[in-house]
Amino acid sequence: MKLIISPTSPYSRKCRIIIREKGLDVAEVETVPFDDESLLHDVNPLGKVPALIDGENALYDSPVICEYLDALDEPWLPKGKAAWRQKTLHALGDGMIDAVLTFRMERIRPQEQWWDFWAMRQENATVRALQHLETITDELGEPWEFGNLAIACALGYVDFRAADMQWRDHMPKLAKWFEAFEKLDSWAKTAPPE
Ligand SMILES: N[C@@H](CCC(=O)N[C@@H](CS)C(=O)NCC(=O)O)C(=O)O
Repeated sequence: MKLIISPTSPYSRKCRIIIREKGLDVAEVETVPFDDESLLHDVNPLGKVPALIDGENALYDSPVICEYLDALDEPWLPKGKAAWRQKTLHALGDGMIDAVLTFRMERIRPQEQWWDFWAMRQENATVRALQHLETITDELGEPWEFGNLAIACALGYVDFRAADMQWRDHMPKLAKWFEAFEKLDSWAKTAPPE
């Protein structure tokens, strides 16, 4: 199996953590999605990372890949009704990543092209998600589970791309919960390059 990734991609990071935590035999192939690389486009016509190749099969996007990789070993994703909660938490983490990515893209355009309404909407969504997580921290599990995998990667992405939000100052319970992830080997080994 081959996983096409970018080392700065938080969506890729989720899959890379599962690979390490479960000791899966998956080779990682680095790419730069904004360069038109035929390798990536052949696997995922949307041109996004991560993308997984398993024999004849191509899989994307990251929640699908995470579920696929998770099922190769004792699954983190529970069966029955509890699965919906975990998938929803995973979607919350992914949604935060989407929002941070979007408002960051707005900020790196030439200033005369900034769309402040859109950037602010995404930033507000991120803040609301952080506030919500602070209220449910006690319900979140220990490292690792299917939902908190995405939430941890989202928090890591806020630190990487929007450190000026200083979310730890406002969400002390969540910050404490996150410390357990920051100590893990799989977390350190998947950190975006400086
Ligand atoms: N929903 C997708 C999002 C993937 C995504 O947007 N990846 C970014 C890198 S962080 C990318 O490849 N962007 C290239 C592009 O949008 O053209 C997933 O969860 O896999």
